[in-house]
Amino acid sequence: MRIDVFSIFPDYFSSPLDASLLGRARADGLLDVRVHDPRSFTTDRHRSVDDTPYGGGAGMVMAPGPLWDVVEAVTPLRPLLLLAPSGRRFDQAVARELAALPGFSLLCGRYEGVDQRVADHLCDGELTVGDYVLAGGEAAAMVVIDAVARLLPGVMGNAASAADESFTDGLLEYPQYTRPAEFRGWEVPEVLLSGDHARMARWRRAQALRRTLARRPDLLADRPLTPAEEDLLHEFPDGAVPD
Ligand code: JCQ
Repeated sequence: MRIDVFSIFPDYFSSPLDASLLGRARADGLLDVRVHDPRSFTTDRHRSVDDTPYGGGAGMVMAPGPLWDVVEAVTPLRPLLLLAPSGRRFDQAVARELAALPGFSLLCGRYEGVDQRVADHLCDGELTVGDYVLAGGEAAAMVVIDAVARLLPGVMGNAASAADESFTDGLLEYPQYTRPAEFRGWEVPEVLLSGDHARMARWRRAQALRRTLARRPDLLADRPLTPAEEDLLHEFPDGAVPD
């Protein structure tokens, strides 16, 4: 997969792209991330990428010229998506859509935003990672790259671990424990030490359901619990979920 990123802070991406899962995916040739700096396409003495807003007001707006020039020089894979609070909400379903493509591209805005003509005529859409305002789109772009890359074939060591996790089946993940079996007086749930693998699987499913009902009922709002799920909650009634 190829991802072209447009940002006036290209260095921002170096460490996260080199580290851990993404670093290995790139070294293995599974992921090709190219970061491009619009400032390289400025011609004025101050290498300006922004300007004052028409109509007045505080702050600066990213000018269309350098953004257009860098995008036309690169001819990035489409869609080219602008990271902005006004965008479509990025979630696991969008991550799956993007992971199915040969590539896509991300444009990081800064300052008070980008000239609207960039959103309207250069980009193919807008994405937001949540209802908050960032200083720039770079952190949001890293979120998108991380969530998409781990879905690519061969990127996760164990393909099952990607498929198993939260949101794939619309539920939060069940709680995990490792040794020791007792830590500072807190014990690992007895069922996980029982060796009864069918019961462990049912307990995990019940925990995932209880957690989702308690913490993220919105994830279950448009699908009622199945009879089998109702049965699970009765089989494991001691299911209070801690905060
Ligand atoms: C991205 N969720 C929040 C801030 C304007 C392109 O215009 C702007 C971009 C930003 C940076 O992105 C975000 C964001 N997803 O704030 C203001």
